[in-house]
Amino acid sequence: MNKTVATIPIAGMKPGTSGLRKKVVEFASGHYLPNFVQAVFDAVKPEAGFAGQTLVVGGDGRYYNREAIQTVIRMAAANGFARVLVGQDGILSTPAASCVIRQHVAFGGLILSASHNPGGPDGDFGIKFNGANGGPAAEKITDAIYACTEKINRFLTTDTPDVDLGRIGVQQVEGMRVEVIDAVADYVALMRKLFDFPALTRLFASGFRLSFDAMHAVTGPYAHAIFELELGAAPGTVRNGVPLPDFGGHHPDPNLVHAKELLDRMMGPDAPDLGAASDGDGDRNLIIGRGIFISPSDSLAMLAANAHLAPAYRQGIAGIARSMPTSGAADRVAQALGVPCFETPTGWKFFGNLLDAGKVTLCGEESAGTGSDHVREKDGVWAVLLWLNILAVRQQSVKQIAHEHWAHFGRNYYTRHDYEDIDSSVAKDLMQALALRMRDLTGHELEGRLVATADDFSYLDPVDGSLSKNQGLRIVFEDGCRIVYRLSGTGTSGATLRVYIERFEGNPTRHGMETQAALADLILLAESLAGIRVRTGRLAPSVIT
Ligand code: VG1
Ligand code: CO
Repeated sequence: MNKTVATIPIAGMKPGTSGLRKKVVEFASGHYLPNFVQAVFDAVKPEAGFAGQTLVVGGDGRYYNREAIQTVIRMAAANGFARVLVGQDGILSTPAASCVIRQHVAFGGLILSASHNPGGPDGDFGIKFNGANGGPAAEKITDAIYACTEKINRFLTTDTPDVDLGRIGVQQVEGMRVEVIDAVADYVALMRKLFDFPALTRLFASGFRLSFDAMHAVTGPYAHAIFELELGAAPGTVRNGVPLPDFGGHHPDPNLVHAKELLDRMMGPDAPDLGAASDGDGDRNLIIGRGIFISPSDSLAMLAANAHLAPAYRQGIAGIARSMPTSGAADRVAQALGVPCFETPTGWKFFGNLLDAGKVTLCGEESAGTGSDHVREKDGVWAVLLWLNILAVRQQSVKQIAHEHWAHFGRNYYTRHDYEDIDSSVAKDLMQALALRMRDLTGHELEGRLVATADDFSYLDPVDGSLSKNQGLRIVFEDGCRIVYRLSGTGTSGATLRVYIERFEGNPTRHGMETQAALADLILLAESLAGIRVRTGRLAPSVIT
């Protein structure tokens, strides 16, 4: 039976860069989850209600995923949805959820994930709403959701028993149809359309070796189905392929710290041809060639320069979009191709309008996110497939492709330094002081470099005209070097300061430098300008990418 439960607002339920993320204990306590789900439904409910509408639900399999899915299903039924599509065992990678929403013309979806954040009873949980285009809700909607969380006084649910998430097929919850679907089928079918699977099968048959680390997170089943079963890659190609509620105790963040085992294998004597890893919810990708790490910013540029080699992009690309902190490597490719390059704030939600309007085909972020107009999320397995398709056509190694790319376009040396879990008020003060300092930097010299612009990035969406302010402090020097500072919007304890540093090098004889060495003077400048050591007491970043 449907019922209305009285509740009171819970403070601070503001969605960050990518939905609402908190500790599991917080999510699982009292009415935390139902409050947020009801706030979403209240904020997005059409005039006619949800009659006849479909909601997609799935998550990355982390601790509390199943319980949360049962709660969402009961609430969807009580709120009048006609149908829920849920991945078997509650599993849907973020890009697969986006694919399912689009494929089945759903009203939208609720994706349960805290992405790259650790899982388990002491770990993190998260939830976000994606609209009918399959993409994360725009800021206007996340603001409306937040407003609803602040005045909520009831939520709607039913007293029906749990749905059997293991059984593919149809079940009923009150008047609502629940379809448990194969979590990978729609996604695999889409990939088959985009890429030359026969060529990839031949590539693997010829002895090409891939090592894909699923990090015990959601991409395991997708990678297994595609690389090993469809394309015939050797058994064992997919490592850590079984999704675990606590990701095996690891941090499912495909960076050089948490994917160190893969990095070591790729730098070792018997390295495979391509190494890749994905994050908790499957939207990120790390690409490492034999003996060479490809920075995500470079990966975006190299994929853009070669995308026409894959069937889906044979006609060329309409444009590229990158987040502001992402390096300018992609801009150089866009210029050469004669297509526009857009610079958006951090977070995939800002790409949605550009993709929907057909202004761009490829998008990327320095944080290991790349994707295209095939869905409205970044997509880890897709990026690996595009790299494979390019490698199959060019018949060169990742290293050769990278070196040729740099020789042709120049190299953007790039690094990100993260200072994790610093005191929130210290972080706020640091950013405030820096913002003040920025005001009179333009036109001045810093360590012999002339500052061309120093500002707080704001973005005017060219499609809907909305303005997003305070998206990161940036200093752009006249010689093209750049330092960017911003606070993370996805962390769950304290604050994380991210410092992004970039320098362009056009001279091919200087393309072989070690990244940190190539950027050493700018790294020192970035530190001293913000007073990071003095203010936070940190002598070094927690993670360097
Ligand atoms: C980080 C990344 C950002 C990414 C976001 C969500 O955000 O920097 O580029 O879009 O995570 O990625 P922040 O605010 O912590 O810097 V995912 O894979 O967690 O959905
Ligand atoms: Co993610």
